[in-house]
Amino acid sequence: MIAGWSAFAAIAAEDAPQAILQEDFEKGLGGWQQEGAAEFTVSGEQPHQGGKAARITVADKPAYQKLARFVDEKANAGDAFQATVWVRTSGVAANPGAYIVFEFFDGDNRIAVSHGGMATDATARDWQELEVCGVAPAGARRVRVALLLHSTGSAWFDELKVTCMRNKPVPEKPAQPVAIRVLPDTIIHPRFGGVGFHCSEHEHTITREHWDQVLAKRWRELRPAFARVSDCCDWNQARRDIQANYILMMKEVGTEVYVTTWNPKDVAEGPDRTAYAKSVVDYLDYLVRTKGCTNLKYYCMTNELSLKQWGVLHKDLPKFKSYHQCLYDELAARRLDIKLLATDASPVDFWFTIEWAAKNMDEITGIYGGHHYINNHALDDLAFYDWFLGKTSWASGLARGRNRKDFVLGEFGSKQDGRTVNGVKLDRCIYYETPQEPLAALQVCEAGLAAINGGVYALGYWTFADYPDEYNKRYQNKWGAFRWSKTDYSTRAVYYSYGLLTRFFRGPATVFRVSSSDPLLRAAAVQHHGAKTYSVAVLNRYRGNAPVTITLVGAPAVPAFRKYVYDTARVPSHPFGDMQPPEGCVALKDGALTDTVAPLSLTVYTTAYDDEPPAAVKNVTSAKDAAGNWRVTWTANAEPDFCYYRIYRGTAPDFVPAAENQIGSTIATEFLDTKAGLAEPHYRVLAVDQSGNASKP
Ligand SMILES: [Ca+2]
Ligand SMILES: [Ca+2]
Repeated sequence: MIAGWSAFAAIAAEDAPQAILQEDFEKGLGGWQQEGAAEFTVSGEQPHQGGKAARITVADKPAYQKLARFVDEKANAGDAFQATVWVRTSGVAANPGAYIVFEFFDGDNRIAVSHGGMATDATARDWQELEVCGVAPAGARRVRVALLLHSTGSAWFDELKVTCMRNKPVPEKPAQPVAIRVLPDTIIHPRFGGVGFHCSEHEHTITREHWDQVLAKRWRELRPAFARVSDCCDWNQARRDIQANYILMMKEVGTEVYVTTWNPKDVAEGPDRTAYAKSVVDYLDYLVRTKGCTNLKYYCMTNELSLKQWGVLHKDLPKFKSYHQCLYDELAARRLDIKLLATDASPVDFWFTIEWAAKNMDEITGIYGGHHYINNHALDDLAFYDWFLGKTSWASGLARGRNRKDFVLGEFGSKQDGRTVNGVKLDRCIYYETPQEPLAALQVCEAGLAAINGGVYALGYWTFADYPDEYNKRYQNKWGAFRWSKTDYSTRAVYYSYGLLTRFFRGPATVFRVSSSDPLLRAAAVQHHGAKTYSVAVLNRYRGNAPVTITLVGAPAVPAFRKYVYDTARVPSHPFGDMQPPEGCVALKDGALTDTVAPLSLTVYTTAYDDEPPAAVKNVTSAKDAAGNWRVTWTANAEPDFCYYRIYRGTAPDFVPAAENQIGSTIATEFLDTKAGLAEPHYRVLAVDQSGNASKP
C-alpha cells in the first residue's frame, strides 16, 4: 500500500534489504509456534494469495493469541527489520484487534517489541496490508515475527514478507566534507504554508499575565505560519469569543488556521444533518465575518474521524462523506471561503482513508490531511527519515492527484507514553523529562524536514503548550513545547529545536529540493515569498562534527546568513522562553556557505533577519501598589517588526541589563513585579524585534 523501504537503501545505497522470510501459508503452519487459547489453522476461505491463509479464531476472552516464528538467530544491534502482511478480520471489533510485531530476544528473554499496524472490522473486512519496522536493540540476538489477534473473532493472515537490512556501524563522522546543494529549478512546493502547532490553549482558563507573558508572547516570537485549532460543536458564545481572540492573535502573526472539532454530533441523515451543518457554518461565519478571523482557512468536522468513539468513521467513510457534503453545500450557499479537510486520520496505517477520500469525495474536499506519531521508530533509528519522507511524499502526491490539492500533516509528535499510572492516563511524550529529551526534540525536527521535503503544505506539532494539570484528573496531555503546570510554563528542548523551523520555515514560501552527498545530513530549504529571503536547515545525524558546503545556485548576493543552532549536547534554555540568539554569521562565498555543523544538531542558516534594533523603550516608571508589589509601566514601541519586551531589575539606577537580572518577558506595556524584595528596585525594559535584536537600555 505504501512505499517506505527506500529508507534503508538510502543509508547504504549499495546494500539492498535481504528477504529472510516469505510465507504464503500454502503448506500449513509448520515452523510456527502457537500461543494462547485460540483455534490456529490454515483455511481456504477467500485467501489473499494462493489457496490458503492462516487463521486465528478466538471464541470468548481476548488475550494475546499469536502465531510466531523466529526469523533470525544472529542479529546485531542496529539491524533493521521490516515486515508486511495482508490481514482480513471478521467479528473483530475492539482495538488493537489483529496486528503484527517484531520481538527481540537476548537468548530466551524477550527484551524489546516493535509494534506495527493493526486491523479490526473497521478497516479490514476486506484485505488490508499491515507493516511493522523494528531495529534490533543492544543485546538482541534472536528476532521473532508474530501475528496476533487480541480480540474475539477471526483474523486471516497471508503473504507475509520479512526483510532485513544489516547494520553497518555508522562512522563517527562523514569521511569527507558534505556537499549540500539547494536546487532552485526543482520546486517541491511553490506555496508552502509553514511549520506550526496544534493549539488547544483557548479551551483552558487563561489569565492576562499568562496571555501577555507566555501564550501570545511565545506565539509572536516563534511566529508559526500555521496552526491547527481545536473546536467543540456545543461551545457557547463566550467560548467562541475566547476561541476567536486566540485565532485573531494568530492572525496578527500571519498564521493560517485549520479548525477541527472534537465530539461532533452524530445526527441522522436528512433534515437533522442539514440543520447540523447549518449550525456549524453559522459559527464559522461568526468567526470569519463577525469576529474577523479571515485567517481561518480550513475546517474538519471530526478530529481523527471520531464520532462518539475515536476513529469510528474509518468503517463508514460514506457517512463521513455525507457530513462533508452537507457542510460543503452550506459553505457554498453562504460563499464562505473555507476549505474542508479529509480525512484527518491517524496514524499512517489509517491514511488509506485519505486514498478513499481522493477517489470518492475529491470534488467536495479542499485539502487533505493526516497525522502520525513516531511510535515505531527508536530515537536512533536512522531509517526513520526516509521512511517518513516516503509516507508524506505518497500522501502529498495523492492530494495533488487529479486536482492539485494539498496535504497537511495536521498532527505529529514523538513516541507516546500511553500508560495509566495511579488511575491517570499519561497522554505524553515518553522521552520528556528524561535524558533522551534532547534527541527526541531533534527527531521531531527530522520528521518536520522529511514532511517539508515530502511536499506537505503545512505541519502542526502536537502541541504548542501542555494541557494544564486541572484539565482532567484522570488524563494528562503533556506534549507541549512548554509546560503548563500551575504557574510552571518552563520550556522543553523541542521549543528551541522545532522553534527554529516555525520561525524560519514560515509560509508562504517556495520549498526547493536539496541534495546532500551524505544521507545522514538531512537538509531542506525555502525562499520566503515577498522578501525573497532564504532559510536552509541542516540536521546532522552523526555523532561527530560534519564539515558542510551549502551551494545556493543562483542565490542573490546577500551579505551573510545568520546561523541558529539547536545542539543536543547543549540544549538552550531560557526562564521566559526567549529564543536562542544566532551563533554568528556565515558569508556566502562564490555561491556557497562553508561551515561545520555540530554532532546531533539542527542548524538553520537564514537571511530572514535585519540588524536594526527597535528604539529604546521610553517612559519606564515603577510604583509600589497597596500589596507591596511594584508595577512597572512604559510607552509602547511602534516598529513594524516589534516583537516583545524584556524586563530587568537592578539594585542601582545605572545597572546593566543582563540575563541574570532579567525578571520577565511580555507583549504588554506593564509588568507586575511580585518578587522585588528591595526597598528601592530599579527597572530597565528592552524592546526586542522579530529578528531578536534588543534595543539599547
Ligand atoms: Ca496464501
Ligand atoms: Ca529590526
